[in-house]
Amino acid sequence: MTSGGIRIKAWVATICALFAGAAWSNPEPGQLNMTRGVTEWSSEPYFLNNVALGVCVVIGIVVFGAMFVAMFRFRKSRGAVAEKWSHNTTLEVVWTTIPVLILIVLAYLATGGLKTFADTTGSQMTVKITGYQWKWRYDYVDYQGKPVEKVGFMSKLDRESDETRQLKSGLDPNAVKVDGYNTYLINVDEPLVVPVGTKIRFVITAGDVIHSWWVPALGWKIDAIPGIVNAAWTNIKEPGVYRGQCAELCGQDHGFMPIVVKAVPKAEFEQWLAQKQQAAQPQPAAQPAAPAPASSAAAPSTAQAAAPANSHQG
Ligand SMILES: [Cu+2]
Repeated sequence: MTSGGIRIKAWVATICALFAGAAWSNPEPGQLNMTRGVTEWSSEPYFLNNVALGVCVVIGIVVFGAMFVAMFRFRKSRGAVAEKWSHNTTLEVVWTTIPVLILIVLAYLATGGLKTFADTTGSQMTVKITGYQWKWRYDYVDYQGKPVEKVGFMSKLDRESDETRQLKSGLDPNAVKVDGYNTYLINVDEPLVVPVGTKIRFVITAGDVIHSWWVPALGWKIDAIPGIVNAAWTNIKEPGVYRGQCAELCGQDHGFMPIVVKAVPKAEFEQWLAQKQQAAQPQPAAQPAAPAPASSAAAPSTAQAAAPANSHQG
C-alpha cells in the first residue's frame, strides 16, 4: 500500500475512533479529542470539554457568520451607506444576558464535577505520591482499612528510553516498544500497581520543586508541591496500563519523568502487595549464619561477608 493509502487509513481510523467514542486511554499521535478515560469520574471532564467546545463552535459560527454577512452584503461597492445611530439598549441587554447565562450554565456544570472530584471520602486505599527531580516515589499507605508497611519505591524512566535519549546515542526512538506500542519516554522501570474497582485516594506532594502528576486516562492532573499535600481519588474500571507524564516544568529533565499506572484485578493486586510486603521483611538472620559452623575454618572472605549483615541488624 502506498504511504498515501496508509495515511488515509490512519485518518479513517482516527475519525472512526473519535466518533465511536472509543476509549483512548493513552495519548495517540494525531489524536484530536481528549480521552474519555477509564475511571468512574473521568467521563466528567470529557463531557464538560465537549459541552464547552460545542458552545465555542456555535458562538464562533454566529459571530463570524454575522461578520462575513456584514462585510460582503453591506459593502461599499454595492452602495451600502452606514447608519448614523449608536447604542441600542435592547441589543446591549441581549448580548450581555446571553453570555452571562452561558457562563452560569458552564460554571454550574463545572462546579458539580469539581465537587465530586474533591470528595475523597470512602476511599478503600491510599497511595502517597512524591515528585522528585526527575522521578516519582510511590508509598502504599493503607489498603482496605489496614495500614501497609514498607511498600514504597522509586519509579523512573526505563533504561531503554534513557539510553536512546542520550545525545548521539545512535538509537532509534521508534524502536523503543512494549507489546508493539511505542513507549519512548513514556515507560518506567517500575509502574504504580493498583487494583481496579477500588476507590483509591492519592496524597500528592514533592521533595524539591513543583511537579504535576498527570495520567490522562484518570481524567485529572494535580500539582505536587513541596510542603503541601494535595489529595485526589480515582476508581479505575478496566484493567490496563495507563501512561502519563509530569505536567509542570520542573527542570532540565522535566520531559523524562513519565508515569505508568498498571491497573490489575483485585486478587492480582493483593498477591502483588503481599509479595512486596514479604520482600520488605528483614531477612531472617539464621539463614546466612547456618552454613558458618559447618566450615569451622571459616575463610576470611566469609567472615567479612557476615560482618556487614550483622551491622545492618543493629
Ligand atoms: Cu516534574
